[in-house]
Amino acid sequence: MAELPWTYRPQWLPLEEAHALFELGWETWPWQQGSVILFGKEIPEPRRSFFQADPGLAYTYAKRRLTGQGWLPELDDLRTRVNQALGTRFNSVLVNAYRDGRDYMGYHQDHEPELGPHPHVASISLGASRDFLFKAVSNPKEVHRLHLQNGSLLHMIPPCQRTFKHALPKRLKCLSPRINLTFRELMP
Ligand SMILES: O=C(O)CCC(=O)C(=O)O
Repeated sequence: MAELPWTYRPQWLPLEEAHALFELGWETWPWQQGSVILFGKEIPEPRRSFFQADPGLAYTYAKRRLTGQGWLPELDDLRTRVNQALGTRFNSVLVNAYRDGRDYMGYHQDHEPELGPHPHVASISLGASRDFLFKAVSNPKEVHRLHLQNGSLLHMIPPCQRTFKHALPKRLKCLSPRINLTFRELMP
């Protein structure tokens, strides 16, 4: 079997730092409630989110155009450390907050044109552990499950976004909140 196109580091951030970042983020980051139009009705997304990037960059995601306005210092610092660890050039982050296991993200691929043909995506998790699923595009029966834990770093390596979809499914038994940060390189 071919090597799977991701690596997972369960305790990449020291636990104390992960905990402190979660608390800071939950209380002070500029969360927004997005919405989607479904059958003509506006429905709130099952999570809150916000986006940061270098000024001048833009990302069209879930039919929304997000523009870079600069960085909070703690997120800029994290981006630098992720880039040093992975040898990447991430210049944007999408941050999601899940209130509990009712919040989720459905199967999708991060393959918008502004990510270029071979996108790397890095994902840091804070707070509650949650299942994360990969489903092969060529064979929907091939599903891989990771359990993303507090302080972990998942690196999705090309061609991951072409060959697999990924999702954070509902988990009604999970009663605690979680934050996830996904770093991407946007082409100017
Ligand atoms: O919260 C997660 O772990 C998933 C986030 C994700 O898939 C994305 O931002 O594209």
